Amino acid sequence: TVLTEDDRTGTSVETLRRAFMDNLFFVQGRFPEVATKNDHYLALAYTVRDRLLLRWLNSAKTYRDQFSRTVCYLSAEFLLGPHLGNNLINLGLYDAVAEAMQQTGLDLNVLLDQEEEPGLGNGGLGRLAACYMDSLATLEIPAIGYGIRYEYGIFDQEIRDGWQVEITDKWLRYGNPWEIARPEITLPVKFGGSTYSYTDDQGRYRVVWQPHQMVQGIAYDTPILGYKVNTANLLRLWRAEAIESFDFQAFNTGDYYGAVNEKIASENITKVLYPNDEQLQGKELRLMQQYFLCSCALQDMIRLYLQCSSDLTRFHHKFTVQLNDTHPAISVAELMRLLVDEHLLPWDTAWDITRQTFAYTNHTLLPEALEKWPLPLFGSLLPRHLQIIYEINQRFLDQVRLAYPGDQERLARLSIIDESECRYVRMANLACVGSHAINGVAALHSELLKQTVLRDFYELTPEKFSNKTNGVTPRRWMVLSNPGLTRLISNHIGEDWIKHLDQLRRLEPLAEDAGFAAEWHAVKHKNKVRLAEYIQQRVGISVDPSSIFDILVKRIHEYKRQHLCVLNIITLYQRLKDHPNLDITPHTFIFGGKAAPGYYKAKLIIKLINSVAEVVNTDPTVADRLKVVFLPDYNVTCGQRVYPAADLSEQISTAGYEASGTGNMKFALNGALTIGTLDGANVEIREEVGAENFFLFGNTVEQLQEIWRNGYRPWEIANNNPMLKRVLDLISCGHFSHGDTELFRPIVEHLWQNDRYCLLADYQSYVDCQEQATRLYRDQKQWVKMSILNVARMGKFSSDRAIREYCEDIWRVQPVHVPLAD
Ligand code: 26Q
Repeated sequence: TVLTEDDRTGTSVETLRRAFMDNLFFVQGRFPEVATKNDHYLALAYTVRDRLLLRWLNSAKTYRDQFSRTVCYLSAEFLLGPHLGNNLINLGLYDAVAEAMQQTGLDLNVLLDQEEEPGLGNGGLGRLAACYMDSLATLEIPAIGYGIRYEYGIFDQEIRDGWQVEITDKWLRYGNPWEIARPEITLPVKFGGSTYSYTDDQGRYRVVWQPHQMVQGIAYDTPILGYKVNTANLLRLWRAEAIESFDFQAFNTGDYYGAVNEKIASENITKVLYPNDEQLQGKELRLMQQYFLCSCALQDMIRLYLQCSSDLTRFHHKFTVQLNDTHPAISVAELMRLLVDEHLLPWDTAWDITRQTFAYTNHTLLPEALEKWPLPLFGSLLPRHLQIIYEINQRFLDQVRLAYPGDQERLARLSIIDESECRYVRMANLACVGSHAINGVAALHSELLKQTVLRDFYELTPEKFSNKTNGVTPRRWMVLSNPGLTRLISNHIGEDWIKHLDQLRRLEPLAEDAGFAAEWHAVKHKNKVRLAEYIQQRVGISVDPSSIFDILVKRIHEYKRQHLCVLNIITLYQRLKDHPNLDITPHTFIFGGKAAPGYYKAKLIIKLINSVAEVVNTDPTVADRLKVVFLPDYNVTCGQRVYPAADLSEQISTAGYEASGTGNMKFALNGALTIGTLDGANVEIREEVGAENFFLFGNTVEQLQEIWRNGYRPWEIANNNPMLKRVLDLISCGHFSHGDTELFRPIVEHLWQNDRYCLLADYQSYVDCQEQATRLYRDQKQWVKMSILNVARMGKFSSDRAIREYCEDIWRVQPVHVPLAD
C-alpha cells in the first residue's frame, strides 16, 4: 500500500513543497506570483513549525504522563540566533527543504537570510543559555527555559563616522512564526505597596502583601528541538501586560487617561533588554524585569506541579532550577514567599525545599560587576521580599556565628546585606545562601572564585562548589554555519561526531594526510572568499582571501583588550612605513562587537579601530599587505559567517578577567588557531589541543598579581620600549584623528598612567607572538596540520559535555525518551 504523507508532518521533498505552497496561500494569503521574500520565508517557517509541533506535543505528553524530573534554566537572556536553519538541521530536513525550494524556483539561502534574529541577550551569558537549551533537548533531558520576551532586544549597531550609533531592535516587526502565544497562561505579579501581619484562626502567623501595582505575565512558547531526536523542549518567555480588572477600573473611575498610563507603565516592564554595563544603581525597571521573570517562572512551576500532585514538600524532586548568574537570584526569596505566604508551608520546610531547588552559576570575577541593589529601592519595590531576605539572613548569620565565633568582619562580608557605606542587597550572597550548588564556568574561573569574590562562601561550604567548563553546540556552530567542513569531516569519520564531539579525535591521523590537508585548506579558503564578499558588500573594503584572517569578535570591553590588538596593528603599520619593502605576511584584521551605550571608553575603542582602519586601508605604502575591517552589528548571524573563515582567533583578555569565553571555542572548532592569554577557558583549550598548537603570550594571573604587588608602573614600560612609545605617540599626536590630539587622550592617558588591564605589560609578548604566528602562517602545510589537530582535540568543548556534567553533578536528572505517536 502507498501511504500518503500528511502535509503537516511529512518529510519527503514532494510533501514539503506542497505544504509550503499551501502555507503561502492559506497562511500568508498570497498567490505565488505576488509573494515577497518575507512571504516565502514565513510560509517555509510555518512548514517547519508544523514538524516541530508534532515532536513538541509528543514530548509534553511523555513528560506529563511520567511526571518527569525537569530542569528549569532561569535566565534574563536567551541569545538564540535565527531558528529556521537550526531547526532544519535538527529535524534532518535541511537537504530535502533546499531541494523543495529549488523545485519551487527559490533559493533556501535567500529565505534563511530573511529571518530577523531574536537578539534577546547581550553576549556570552545569553548565548550560553541558548547552547544549553540545544544540548538539553539533544540529550533528551526534560527542560524548560524561562526568560523574558523583550519587545526590543539588544540594539542594532550602525557605524557613522567611525562611531557606534544604537538603533532600536524591532525584531517582532514582521511577526515571529516560532512562538505560540498562550493568553490562557497568565500569572499575576505584584509590585510595591506594603505588608501587614496577623494570626489566622488556626493560630498561624500570616503576612499579607498589599501591592501598589499589579501586572500579568503572559507566556510565549518556543519549541527547542534536539538534534535528530523527537525531544522538543519548551522555551517559555514572559511578556508583561496590564491587568484590567474590575478593581482597576474602579480605582481609576473617571480617569480614563490615568488608567491608560498605568497600562503603558505595566507594559514597559518587558519593553527592552538592558545592555550589560549600565550602572545598576537606580535602574528600577531592571529590578522589576528580574522579579517579573522569577515570579512568573516559579508560579508557573508550582502551577504545573499542582496539576499532578498536591504535596508541595516534594517540589524539588520534580524541578531543579539553575540561576544563570544573579539576574534571577530574587527567585530564592520569591519561592520562599510563594511557599510560606501563599501555600502556608512552615518556614523550615520551605527553606529546605528552596535550597534543594536552586543552583547558581557565576559568570564574572569583576567585583564591580557583582549585582547589588540599594535597600530603599529594593524595599519600596519588593517590601515582602526584603522582610524574607532579612529573615533568611538572620538565620544564616546565626549559623555563621557558630562556625566563626567573634569574627565580625567575616560576618559582614557574608551578610546578604551590605552595610559598608550605603546599604545594599547583595544578590550573589543571596544566590549562594539559597543554593545547594555553586559553579564557575571554566577551571581557572572556578578556582579564582574560591580565592576571591566567593572566598568566604567557599570556606563555609566548600562542598557546594564545583566547576562546569562552558561548551558550545556543534549543531549551530559547525553543522549549520560550516557545511563545507562538516561534509569533509563526515566523509572521513562518519556523522557520529555531531552528537559525540569527542569522536573528532579520529581526525588526528588525517593531519598527516596530504590529500586531506589540501581539502581542509580548500574548505577554509572557500569560507574566507565568502566572508571577503560579505565584507566588500557590507563595508566596501576589498580584502585578500589568501591573507591571514585574524579575527577579534566579542563585546567591546577594556578587559577584553581590543585596543591591545590595535597597538599591534599600529606597530606593524609603523614597521612597514619604516621599511616599505619589508616582507610581511599579508594580514587582514577583522573586528566586530557592540559597546554598551553608556560605556564611553568602549565606544572610543570602536572609533579608534575605525580611525586606524581608515588610515591603514588608504595608505598606498601598505596596500595589499595590511587591511583593517570593523564589521558593524556583530550578532549570532554574523558570527556564523565569521568563525568558519578565521585563521587566527584573538583571545587576548587580561589573565584573570574573562570568566570563560565561548567565542574561543567556536573559532577553534572551525579550524582557527588561537593567539591568547592564560585566561578563562583558553587554559583548557591549550591543554586539549597541545601547547605546540596554541600561540600563548602574556603574563599569568600570578605574574600580574606580583606586578601589582610591586607597584605597576606602565609609564616605565612605555619609556623603555621605543616601538611601544612611538605607537602611543602616534595615536596621541593625532595621526589617526586628522590632527585631533584630544580625541583618543582618554585611552592613551589611561595606558600611560594606570593601565588597569595591563596592556603595556603584555605588549611586547603579544607583538612577538603575533609575529611568530604570522611567520608560521607562511608554512601552509604546518598551519593546516595544526588547524586539523585543533579541531580533532576540541571535543571537550561541546555543550553536550557541559550539560552532561550539570545533569550528573548538580541536577541529578536523567534522559526521557520521547516516542513519536502517530
Ligand atoms: C546586569 C545588571 C543590569 C543590566 C545588565 C546586567 C548584565 C547583563 C548581562 C550583566 C552581565 C551580563 C552578561 C555577562 C556575560 O555575558 N558574561 C560572560 O558569560 C560567558 C558565559 O559564561 C563567559 O564565557 C564570559 O567569559 C563572561 O564574560
